Amino acid sequence: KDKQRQGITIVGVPMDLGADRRGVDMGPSAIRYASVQEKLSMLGFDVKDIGNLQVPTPETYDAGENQLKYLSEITSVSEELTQILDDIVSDGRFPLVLGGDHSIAIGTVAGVAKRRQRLGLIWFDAHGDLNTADTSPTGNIHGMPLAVSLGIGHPDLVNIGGFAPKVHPENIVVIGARSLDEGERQLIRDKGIRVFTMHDIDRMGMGRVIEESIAIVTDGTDGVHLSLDLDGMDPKDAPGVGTPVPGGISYRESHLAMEMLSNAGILTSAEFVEVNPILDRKNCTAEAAVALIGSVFGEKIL
Ligand code: HAR
Ligand code: MN
Ligand code: MN
Ligand code: MN
Repeated sequence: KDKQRQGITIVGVPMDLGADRRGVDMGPSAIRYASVQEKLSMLGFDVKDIGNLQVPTPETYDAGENQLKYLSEITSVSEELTQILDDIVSDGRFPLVLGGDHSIAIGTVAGVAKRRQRLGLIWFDAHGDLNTADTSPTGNIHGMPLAVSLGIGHPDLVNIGGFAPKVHPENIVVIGARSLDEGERQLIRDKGIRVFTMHDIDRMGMGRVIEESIAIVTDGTDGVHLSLDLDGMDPKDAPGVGTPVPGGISYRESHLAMEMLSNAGILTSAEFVEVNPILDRKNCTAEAAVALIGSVFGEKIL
C-alpha cells in the first residue's frame, strides 16, 4: 500500500495545563519508552521523531480565568503545534502526535485541517470534550477541544491557525462516550453529531460501529484525523489516565477498531493523548497505546 512508503513524523506535546491531575506531561516519554519508534520502523516505515514542543510548567504560571484555566499558555502552544503539523503535512508525511492532555487536539486538528477542504474526525474518548467556558464543570480546557474544533468556544482558541471552524459536525464521530455533561448533550443534539456510546458499542459490536464511522468520516472529506484519548479504553486495560471512567472499550475492541481503520486506509494523521505514567501500572497504558499505534499502521497477528 501507498502508506507503507509514506514517512511518519512523531512529535511530542508534554502538555498538562488542560487537566487537573498532573502527570500527563510525561505521556510522550512513556510512549517513547514503550518503543513506538522501534515498532514503526519494524513495520517498514521511515520514522522521524522531531522531539517535544516546549510547554510551560504550571508552577511557573498563573492559571488565570477559572473557567478557562491556562488559556493564554494553551493558546500559544496550540499556535505552535498548528504550524508544526502544517509543515509535516506539507512535507507529505503522516503526523503522529503524542500527548499530553487532550487540549493539544486544538492545535493538532487546526494543523491538519489547514490545507484540507474538509477533514473527517474520529474522536475516541470516554468524554465528549464538547464543553465551553459556560458549560464546563471544571474549567479544564482538555474538556473543550472538540467544541473548539467545531468553532464553538473562546475566540482565542477557536481562531487558532487563522481560520474556523476546523471540522463540520457531519464529518465527526465520537466513539466510546460514557461521561457527558448536560451542555455537551445539548450540543450533540443541536449539531447532530454522531456519537457511538458504550451502549451502542455493546449493542452493535465494534465492527459495525467502525463500518458506520468510516462511512461518516469519509463522506466528502479529503483526510481523516484520529484523536485517541486513552481513557476511551476500559480502565482495567488502560489505568494510566487522569480521568478514568469504568465500562469502557476493551483491549480487543480497541484493536479491532484500529485494524479496521488501517485496512480501510483512510487515516491521514493521528494523536494519542492523556497517558498519565504517574497513575499507570508499569507503563501498561503507554504500551497499550503503542500496540494500538502498531495496529493503526498495519501490524497483523498473522
Ligand atoms: N467533561 C469533564 C470536563 O469538562 C471531563 C473532561 C474530560 N477529561 C478528559 N478529556 N480526559 O476527554 O471537565
Ligand atoms: Mn478527551
Ligand atoms: Mn470548511
Ligand atoms: Mn477523555
